[in-house]
Amino acid sequence: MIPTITAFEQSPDRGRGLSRDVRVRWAFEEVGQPHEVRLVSFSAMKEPGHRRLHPFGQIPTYEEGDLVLFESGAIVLHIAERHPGLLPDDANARARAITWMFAALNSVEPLILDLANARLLERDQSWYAARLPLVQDRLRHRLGELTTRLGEAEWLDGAFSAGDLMMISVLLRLKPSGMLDEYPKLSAYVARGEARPAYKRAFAAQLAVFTGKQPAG
Ligand SMILES: N[C@@H](CCC(=O)N[C@@H](CS)C(=O)NCC(=O)O)C(=O)O
Repeated sequence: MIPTITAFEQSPDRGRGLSRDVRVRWAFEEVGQPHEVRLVSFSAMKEPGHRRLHPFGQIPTYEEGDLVLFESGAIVLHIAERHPGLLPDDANARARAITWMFAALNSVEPLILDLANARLLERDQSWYAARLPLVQDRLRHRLGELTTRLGEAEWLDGAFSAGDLMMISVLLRLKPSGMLDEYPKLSAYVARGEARPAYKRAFAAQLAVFTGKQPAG
């Protein structure tokens, strides 16, 4: 059965690949799983029909027969567990790869979102200028810790895994801020992810939604 995921009908980031369906598309591409993408409008996402799939009225969702999932992390883990290619066979290495998925979603992405939200939603607040450096410092501290752990390695723990897929997807959200450039090792790590053919296919597919042009190949 071919799974169906949901993605934005209109691309709020103008096709820069920052919405969370991209990490799911990337996982599908890494494991070679054909999939359908159903595009939803902002208003349709808040309707009861979509909320039956996603309680918070968001994308992405995943449907496969009777199974409905939401949360990009849960969806990527589901894909990685059902197909070879994104999780190591060794049980301990597998647990560590899943740990990196959680680290990306719990310990890195919230700090990145906090910065994006501050810039987007809090700019007019009287306390904006005082708060912004605190938000930036917290994020810089975490990125420093991550860069130390990555060191000279290509990927976070041995071979490329769903942990890297999720961490790189999360770090990509930093690009508009320019802050990633302050961490050359993390920038190079993200670039290695973006250079993967599976990522390129996923990126092209989401861009096609915005440009209306079918991806080549
Ligand atoms: N933690 C969720 C976050 C989902 C999320 O925030 N989705 C965004 C798109 S990337 C969305 O649907 N935003 C529209 C809205 O919240 O109304 C996940 O990882 O799937």
